[in-house]
Amino acid sequence: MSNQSARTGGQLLVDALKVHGVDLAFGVPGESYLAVLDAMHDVRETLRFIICRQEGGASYMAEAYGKLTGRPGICFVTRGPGATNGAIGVHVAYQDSTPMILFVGQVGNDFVEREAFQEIDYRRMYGSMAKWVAQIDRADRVPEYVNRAFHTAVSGRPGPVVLALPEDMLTDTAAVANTGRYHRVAANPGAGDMHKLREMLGAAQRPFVILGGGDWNAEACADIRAFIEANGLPVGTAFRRADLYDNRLPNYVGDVGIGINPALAERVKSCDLLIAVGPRLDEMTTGGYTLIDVPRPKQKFVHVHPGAEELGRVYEADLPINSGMPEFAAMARGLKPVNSSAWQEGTRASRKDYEAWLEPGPAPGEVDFGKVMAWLRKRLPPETIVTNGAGNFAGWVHRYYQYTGYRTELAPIAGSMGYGVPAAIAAALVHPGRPVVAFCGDGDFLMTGQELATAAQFDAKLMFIVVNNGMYGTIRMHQEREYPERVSGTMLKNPDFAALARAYGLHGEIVEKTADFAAAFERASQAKTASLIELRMDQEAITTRTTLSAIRAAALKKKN
Ligand SMILES: Cc1ncc(C[n+]2csc(CCOP(=O)(O)OP(=O)(O)O)c2C)c(N)n1
Ligand SMILES: [Mg+2]
Repeated sequence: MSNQSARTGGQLLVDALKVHGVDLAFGVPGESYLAVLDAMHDVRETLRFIICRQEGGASYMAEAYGKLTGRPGICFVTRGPGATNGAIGVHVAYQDSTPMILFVGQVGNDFVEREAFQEIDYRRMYGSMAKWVAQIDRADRVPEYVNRAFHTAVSGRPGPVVLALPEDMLTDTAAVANTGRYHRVAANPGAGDMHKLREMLGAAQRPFVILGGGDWNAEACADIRAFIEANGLPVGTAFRRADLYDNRLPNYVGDVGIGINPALAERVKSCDLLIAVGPRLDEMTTGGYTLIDVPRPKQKFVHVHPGAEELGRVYEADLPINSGMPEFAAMARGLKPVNSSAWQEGTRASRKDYEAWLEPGPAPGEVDFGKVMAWLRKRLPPETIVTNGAGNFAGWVHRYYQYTGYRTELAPIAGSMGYGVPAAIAAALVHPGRPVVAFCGDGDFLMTGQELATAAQFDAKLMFIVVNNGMYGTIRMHQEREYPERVSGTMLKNPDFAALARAYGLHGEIVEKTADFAAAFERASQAKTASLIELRMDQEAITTRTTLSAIRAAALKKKN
């Protein structure tokens, strides 16, 4: 058999990636894995290797690829320095339940444990942020390890895998066969589980559904929608998972995340049956574990999760269901609907609360970001992919944008700054035909802003919107709340972001008044390259609900 002639570890690895259907990989090169780079040369027409400017950008892109496609995002980084820079995307993949595989260069087995150049023990380093960390010490076992890495990344609760590649292994040769292509392994809900779920729903007066977590796909979202609609249920989405349900549909009642609509928080608290499909019910989705009591929710509680270990970890459910999301959603679609007359009116009222929450109120300063978002909500085509990193600016995006369905949102549950830029570049490369808009804070943007060079190099067409308030606003907000009038370590002196974009060969615009945004957006959309719009914000506009001075005044009052 031709695939059993001798191949180097590097060739075996790249051939394994091809077996598993990899078409795009991200990374920063290193001399530690030259044999892989060389093997990639042979497949460059069918496996594009996107070279980034920092491993943080590369690992974020791989994570975003995993989030977007459901297939493991692939990232290559070199030893110590590459591995440490690249860790951020692994952490996001873990918290966000995203399939991803990070390949890391490693010193040869001839030098191992001498603290050789850039040597790190990756098992210890990544131990608590990956589903599995291993080192492939023998070339003949490359297909087996890579196959297991793919299986592990996508099965149960999806997540990241790290594989270290000793340099001598990559140049050794072995005559060994390829494996077959990986399969995702998932649990199915039992017939008894579904029967009990229907019974509990039938007995409820005020049920509420929260969708979240990983392991979804478009079909699962369509199935869950059918279940929601057939039973007239109100549905909210977990922190940064608003795209699991088309926000424009009448059963959608809002984002159960940071800065939650108080009316929505009340509905979650006062429901008598909570059905959580997919989310872990993390700190951000539960308002710091205040919306839902730990460990025993006041409500009757159904928890559906793809990872068995997650059920009962924080919350005791009346009905825990260990199931993949597509498997559960398909069964839920098939359930005979219950009589929903008890909560139909509540669902409508909840939707009205949500619609009212979509309307921006008065805002300080010349640029009203709420009005900009409301305009974009109408202007952006429904297939647009919207990304963001972390910072208070994201609050406007989550509140005023309407995500239209599965994977129109790429945003870190892990709250990791710098995510928006690389995630958007990955999205533009995966879906060159779809509009992509990255929302970034000024602090957030510059954590990975160097990847504008990657956007330019690979001709990614997308738009960056930088919300510039000259500070690490989130931290300033907490500071004014806890230590009013003592600004410390939160102010920023920024570059001219539009000029910076132009330096990378992209189109740049600065907007200083709300009324100028529309024209700037249309010019930016017409650009042949990626584009950047900088919004010059007033520092007073600290959240969608309050101003910086109101926060300071309240804190001072409390202190005195
Ligand atoms: C990688 C990383 N570093 C630090 C933080 C802590 N942090 C959270 S928000 C924030 C400030 C964000 O500033 P900016 O992007 O300007 O957005 P703003 O809050 O001003 O809208 C910081 C430093 C983080 N979440 N992630
Ligand atoms: Mg800022």
